[in-house]
Amino acid sequence: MGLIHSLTNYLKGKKQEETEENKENLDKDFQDLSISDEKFNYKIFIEGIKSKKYKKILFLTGAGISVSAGIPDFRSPGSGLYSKLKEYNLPYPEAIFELGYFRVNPKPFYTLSKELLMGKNIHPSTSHFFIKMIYDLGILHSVMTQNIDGLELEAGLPVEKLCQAHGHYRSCHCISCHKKHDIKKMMECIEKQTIYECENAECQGLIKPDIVFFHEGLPKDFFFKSLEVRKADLVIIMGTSLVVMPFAGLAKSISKEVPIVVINRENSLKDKRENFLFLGGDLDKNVKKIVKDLDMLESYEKIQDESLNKKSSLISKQE
Ligand code: CNA
Repeated sequence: MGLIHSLTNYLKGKKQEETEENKENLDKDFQDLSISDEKFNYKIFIEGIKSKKYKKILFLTGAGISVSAGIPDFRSPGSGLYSKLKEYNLPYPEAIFELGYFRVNPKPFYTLSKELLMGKNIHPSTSHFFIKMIYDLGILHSVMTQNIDGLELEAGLPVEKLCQAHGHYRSCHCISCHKKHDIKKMMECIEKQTIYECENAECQGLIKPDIVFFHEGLPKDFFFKSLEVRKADLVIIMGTSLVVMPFAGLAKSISKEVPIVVINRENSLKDKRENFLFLGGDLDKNVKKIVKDLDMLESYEKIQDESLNKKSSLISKQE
């Protein structure tokens, strides 16, 4: 009995040793595997761009991405456009984008337009170059912006990738007879600060760039491209307070499975959702960190140099 008992214990011990050894070997085998039980986080975001797991990245952007480009946003206290419009002698800040006021006094809009389009110190920001970098990687779905400055194009993005929900300065029309007018002439008038009037002598309406004023409808292109939002596999929201409708509604139409990254001073996406990452604080700093973590500082700087050289050659051609 004693002998059988000792033999059984010996065999049990032997089996346990073998099992431990087996486990250790298996652990060594599994060393190169990694498990993440979080659905989405910064590391997944960076790796997903690096490996081109995301192939249709959509940007939703606002005035915040152009602040470091030299254009104030609307609402930042102290530095925002609305708090800086005193020098324009407006009855109230929003009047600058109201058709009724423009009919009576188009001058403030002309002054603002000149500053926006021809200001010497205005150039694309870190965010604009980042967007171009994503485009160059071949993984950009599109950019939908509330901005009217068109700095994405100056950073080198092709126009078909950009939807400007609140209009742009690439075309213009008469606010009375709605006839399309010459945009080059519009630009000359903005530069010289002379008012462009309708070329139809009987009309004499005022010509306005196709910027959407308050109570005007949004461009058809916006509604068409809004349907495309659902095709994105990653959404990056930058520099917007997401309060202006219908643009703010775009964020709500993104499916729960699609990850959203908000890069903004404050979290402007109020909805609670999985697959969500908020990068708070300064926009330029956050974007620069992303570029660095992607190991793409060199490509980024090349894009920046190309755009800045192009701009300076444009300026020297005009002068
Ligand atoms: P907004 O309401 O002014 O919000 C801007 C957002 O950007 C805010 O949430 C800020 O906290 C954030 N922000 C600003 N600077 C930084 C920074 N350095 N780092 C991080 N976050 C920052 O602007 P929205 O675009 O949301 O509002 C829509 C308006 C603004 C649209 O009608 C635009 O046409 C209009 N707008 C456009 C321009 C332009 O074309 N550049 C300029 C001013 C206003």
